[in-house]
Amino acid sequence: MLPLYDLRGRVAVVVDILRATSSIVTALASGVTHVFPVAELAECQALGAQHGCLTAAERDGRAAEGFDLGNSPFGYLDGVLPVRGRAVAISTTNGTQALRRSLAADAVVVGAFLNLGAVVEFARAQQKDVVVVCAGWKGKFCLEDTVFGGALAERLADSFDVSSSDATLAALHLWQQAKGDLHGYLLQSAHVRRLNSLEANKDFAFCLRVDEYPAVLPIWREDRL
Ligand code: 3SL
Repeated sequence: MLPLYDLRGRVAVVVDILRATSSIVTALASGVTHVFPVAELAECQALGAQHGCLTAAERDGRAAEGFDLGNSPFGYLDGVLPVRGRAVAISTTNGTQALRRSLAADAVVVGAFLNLGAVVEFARAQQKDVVVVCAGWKGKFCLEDTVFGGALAERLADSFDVSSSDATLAALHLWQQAKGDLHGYLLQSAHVRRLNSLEANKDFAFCLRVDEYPAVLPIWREDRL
């Protein structure tokens, strides 16, 4: 779907609730200095060597072998590996690919439920159309990313026309259904089932915390967030 949209002149909010953008927000909230999101594992390793930074990588939901971290937000919180003051190069199956594909936008920011308020404030201040780039799963629709789009649209409804696109209307409808019990609503989603089979249900619950980090806004600058 993304090739159908011209991102020039717009703000791209890239979202991969489970779990890439939630992990990036958590990394920066935990004292990581900046994040290099890259598409390929080899590039991630090369950046790690070049900048002396930590490396984080995931493929098909599992931590990729040979990297410091996987894609769990708890990798930045559990204290096993000190992250404060370090930079991180990260490559994931969908989230970092979506970020790299969004660079034509005037501004590219990382969105998650964890930093929803920060994204709302940024979008209001920019006064430009916003495109929510849902990472999905290998080109397929993911419920949790679209529900986030609805939550964002609801908060921006006072300053944007959120009824001009059917995609936004659909996202708003899903959010209305979900918001009373976000956790319960998303339990049946494909990626939650995938994560549960990988014993990552703790990550699922964490990634749904709304405004846990209301002041963290990862913005793309040059080659990093
Ligand atoms: O595809 C991605 O970018 C990941 O967020 C998927 S996972 O949650 O790590 O399985």
